[in-house]
Amino acid sequence: MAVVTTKQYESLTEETAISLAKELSLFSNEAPLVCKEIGDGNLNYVFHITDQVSKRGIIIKQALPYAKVVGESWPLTLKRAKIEATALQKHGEYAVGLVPKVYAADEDLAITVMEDLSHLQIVREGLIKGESYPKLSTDIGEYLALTLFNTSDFALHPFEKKALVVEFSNPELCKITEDLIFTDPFFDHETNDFEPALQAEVEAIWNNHLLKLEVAKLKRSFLTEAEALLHGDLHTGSIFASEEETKVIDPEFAFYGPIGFDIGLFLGNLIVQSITREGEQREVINDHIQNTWLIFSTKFSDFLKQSEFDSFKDIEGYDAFVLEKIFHDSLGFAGCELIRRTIGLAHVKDLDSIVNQEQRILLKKQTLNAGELLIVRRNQIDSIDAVIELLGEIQQ
Ligand code: SR1
Ligand code: MG
Repeated sequence: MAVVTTKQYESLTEETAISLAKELSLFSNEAPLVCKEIGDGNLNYVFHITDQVSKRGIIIKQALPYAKVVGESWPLTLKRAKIEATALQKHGEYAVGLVPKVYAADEDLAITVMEDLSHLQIVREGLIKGESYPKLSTDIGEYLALTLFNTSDFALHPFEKKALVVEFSNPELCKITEDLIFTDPFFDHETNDFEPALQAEVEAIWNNHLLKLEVAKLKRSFLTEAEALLHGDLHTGSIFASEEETKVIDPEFAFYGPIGFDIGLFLGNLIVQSITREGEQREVINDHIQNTWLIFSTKFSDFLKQSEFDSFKDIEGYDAFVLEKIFHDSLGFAGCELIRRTIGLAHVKDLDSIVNQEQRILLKKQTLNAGELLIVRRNQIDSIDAVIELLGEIQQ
C-alpha cells in the first residue's frame, strides 16, 4: 500500500482529487481523468475518479472534520480514516474478496484510496427498488464468521489480540453509537427526530422501564465486551452488491466490541426492509435474515471446533453456549437499530421514502414494535425461525 507524503489536512475538491491520484502514480500523468463526488453518507466525501480511455477507476474517500449529516457544529475526529483503512486491510486478510482493496492511505489528509466499486449498487438503494441480491446473506454470513472469529481470542494469541484492541481504540466514533443507538432514542433527547404522529409510541418507549433496563444491559455489553474487531456500522448502506458480488465498505466505526453487534445491525436493517414489503417480496428478505444466521452460525461453530487458543473448545455444551449468547445479543442489537432508525437522528430511506403518510406511520409503528419485542424477549427467542414468526405477527 502506498503512503502519501505528509500533508496538512485540506478538503479535497474534484480537481485536487485528480491531482492527488496522479501524485500517487495511480494513473499516468497524461491519463484523461474525470472526477465526481458521489458521497451520500452522513460523514464523508467520496470521489470517483475514472480514466476516460482505459475506463479504469479508483475511489478516494476523505473524512470531513465534522459530521456532514449535522454540519460543522458537530466536530468529528479525522483519525477515523486511519481506522477505516486498517480495518479494511485486517478484515480483508480473512474475508478475501468481500471488502475493497486499499491502494493507499494518508492519515493527515484523512483519505483512503481504494478499489472502484461503481459497477455495484449500494444494497439499501437496490433493495428499496426491489432488486435482488441472491448471494447477499451467504456472503455477509461468511464475512461475519470470518472477520469476527479470526480477530477474536478464539483465533489469536492473547498478546496479539490485546495489541489489536489498542490499535483499534475508536472512542469518538463509539461515542456516536453509544449516544445515537443506545441512549438518545430511549430518552427525550434533542438529537431525536420523529414524526408527530408517533408521539404516543415514542413516549411509551421513554416510559417503558423494562425496555430501558434491557437497553442498558445491551449498552453495557457494547461498552465492555472487547470480543472481536467489528465493522461497527454494518447496515445495508455499508454494503455494495450485484447478483454476483458483495463488498462490505465503510468500517470507520471499527473497534473491539461484542460479536453480536455487527450481526444485529445487519439483521436489523434487513428487518426494516422486510417490514416495508408484502407477500413473496417479503419472503425474499426473510430468507436472507434466516440464511445470514444459518451461514454465520454454521461457519463460526466449525471454526470454533478448530480453535488454536481455546482450551475448552471440546467441552460439551461450550460452543452452544457461545453461539446462544451471540444470537441473543444480536437480536437485542437489532432491536436497538430498528428503534433508532425510526425515531433517532439517523433515519433510513427504506422508511422515510414511503410517500403515503398513513402507510409510512403504520410501518414505523411496526419497526418500533419489532424493536421493542426483540430487545425485551431476546433471551427467550430460541431460533431465527422464531424471529420470522414474530415479524409475521407484527405485520398482520
Ligand atoms: C452522525 S453519524 C450518524 C450515523 O451515520 C453513520 O453511518 C452511523 O450509523 C451513525 O450512527
Ligand atoms: Mg458509513
